[in-house]
Amino acid sequence: MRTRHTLPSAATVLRRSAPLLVFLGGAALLTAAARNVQDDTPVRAPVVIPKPVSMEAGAGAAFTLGPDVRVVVPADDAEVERVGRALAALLGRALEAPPLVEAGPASGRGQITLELGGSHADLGDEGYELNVSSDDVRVRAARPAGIFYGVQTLRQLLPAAVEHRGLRPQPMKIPAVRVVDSPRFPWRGAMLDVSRHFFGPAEVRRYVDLLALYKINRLHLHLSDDQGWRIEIASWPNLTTHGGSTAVGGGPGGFYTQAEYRELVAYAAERFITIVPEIDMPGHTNAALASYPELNCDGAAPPLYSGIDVGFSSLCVDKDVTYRFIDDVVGEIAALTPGQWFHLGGDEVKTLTPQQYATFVERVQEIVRRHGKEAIGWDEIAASTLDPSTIVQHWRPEAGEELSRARRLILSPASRVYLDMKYHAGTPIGLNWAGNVGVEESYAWDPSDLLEGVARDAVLGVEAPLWSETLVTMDDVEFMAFPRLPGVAEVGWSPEAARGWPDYAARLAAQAPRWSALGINAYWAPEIAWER
Ligand code: NGO
Repeated sequence: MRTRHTLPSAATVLRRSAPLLVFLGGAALLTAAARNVQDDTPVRAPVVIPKPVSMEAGAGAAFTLGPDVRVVVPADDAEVERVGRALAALLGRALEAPPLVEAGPASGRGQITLELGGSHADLGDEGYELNVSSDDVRVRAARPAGIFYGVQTLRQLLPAAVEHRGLRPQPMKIPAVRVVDSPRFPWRGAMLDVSRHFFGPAEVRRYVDLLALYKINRLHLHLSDDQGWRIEIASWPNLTTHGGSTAVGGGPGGFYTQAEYRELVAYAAERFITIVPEIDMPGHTNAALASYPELNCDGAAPPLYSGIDVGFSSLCVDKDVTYRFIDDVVGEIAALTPGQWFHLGGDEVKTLTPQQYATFVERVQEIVRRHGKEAIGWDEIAASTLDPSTIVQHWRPEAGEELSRARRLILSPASRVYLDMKYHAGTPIGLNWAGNVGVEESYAWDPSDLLEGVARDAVLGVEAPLWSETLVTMDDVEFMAFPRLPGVAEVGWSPEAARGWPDYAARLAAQAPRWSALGINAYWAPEIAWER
């Protein structure tokens, strides 16, 4: 087991970043302190990631969280009530006891009101309006998802100490603001490879919590690969009992039972994150091939694999049993997954002819559709004949013209958003086949400009994959995801015209106390003037 990575002390970071600090002197937003009339507790100016579409000063200086604060929710919406309860639990860390959550119309001063409906349908399903004044706090949205995102913004306006049980700086204040906000793209995803190394349900829940803070709304789980099959399939039990029994480096592996997977899906859904399951095929299938000899063209099961080479394995595309197998697997997973997508993989197949590959993809695409899901595949599938509903996930730097035919695309360019790439040559974990990916590289790009010839409305959004060949622990996962993941979240949410690196770098720096309070094992990149 590896231990936590040693990080430079805050003082070292600040020393190294002196020129940047001078440059950020203009970032008055980080230092401006409004003074509340009632007491001298400083109120920090609002700093939010992803940057909202519009954020202006609200009435008064700040809302003070007093002991009588209540969270008011609509009487008849279980989802919003749940969001209200989660907010109350968060605020409870700053108060003597969690605020009461009450149903009913807003009635008076000192309340936090979550309101559905009104004139905000134009902000779409995920948009919201947040008003904080010295009198009260209101989040309004057409749909519960919008309420949830408004509450995430509110959460970032609270002092970071609220994230840490047991720290109770009194009184807590929220700066007065008016935010009107909605996302640029519907797809703001992250992917976690639980196959090369297995991350258990509690670890995935932790990742879900961190994603939710930055308004990510998809978690794609890479559930199978050469090194391990990670989800129980009742009709093919060896997949997990044998195929799930190891990992890169020969560790013990692991898998989710169907009940655990269902719970994960529900946990993510409560945070407005849709789980997108991936079973990678026809390549990256050694774990399945090792579990069932009949899936191999020669009828002989290979040994389990715990190295990190790619491209050597393939299902036997000419055998009928292969499609019965796929039908069973897709059917069971589709039944466990309320989300509308199923990811069929399709990457890096080096043992089939182009024709064999295309025929396979077209056939599996139909199986997925028959089970009521829309298919997603890595960008190699663009060379096949695709149904208009099928989504192509761009990843290869060299992927070219064939992508211009794709009608629906998710962008995961490896040289920008592969969170498993090293930050710089000295990063102790990670790969570098797509180059080193610094914090600025992962942020400073525009999805609309990335691919020539692709229609703008074909781009559904962005997704940040985290492959786990070199990641063993959750500390490793957090080290690679933070600080790059919030930047990808902002690429997916905020209007292009509102984004810029110096402004973002200053807002990123202000996340440090929150990450420390949350215990995130971030890489404290020296080019950022982290606040302490
Ligand atoms: C590639 C490959 C994965 C690796 C990853 C490592 C895709 C789509 N297939 O991305 O198997 O784990 O690179 O960065």
